[in-house]
Amino acid sequence: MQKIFFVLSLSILTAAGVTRVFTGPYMVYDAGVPIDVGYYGAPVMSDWDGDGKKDLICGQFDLGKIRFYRNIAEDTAPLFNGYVFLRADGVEITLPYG
Ligand SMILES: [Ca+2]
Repeated sequence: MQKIFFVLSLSILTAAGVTRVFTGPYMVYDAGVPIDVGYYGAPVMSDWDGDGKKDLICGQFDLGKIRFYRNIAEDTAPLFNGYVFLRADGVEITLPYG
C-alpha cells in the first residue's frame, strides 16, 4: 500500500536571493486517518474547486479512479474530511491501472 506524504517547499529571501527549503515528509490524513490509495497515487496539490485553497487530487490503484480531497483549511496546513471521485459528464473517471 502507498500512504500519501507531503514534502513542503518554502521560499526564503536571503541577502543572496531566494532559497528554496524542503521539509518533511509529512503523512497526510483524511479525517484523522492516513490516506492510503494503494499504489501509483501520483498526488497533486491544486485549487480544483476555485476557492483559493489547494486541494489534493490523487489516483488510486483500485479501479483506476481519481480522488478529490477538498482542503477545508489553509494551504500551509491543509485539512481534509473525505473525498469524492472525479467525474466527467456525470460518470466517474477511470484510467487503466495494474
Ligand atoms: Ca480548493
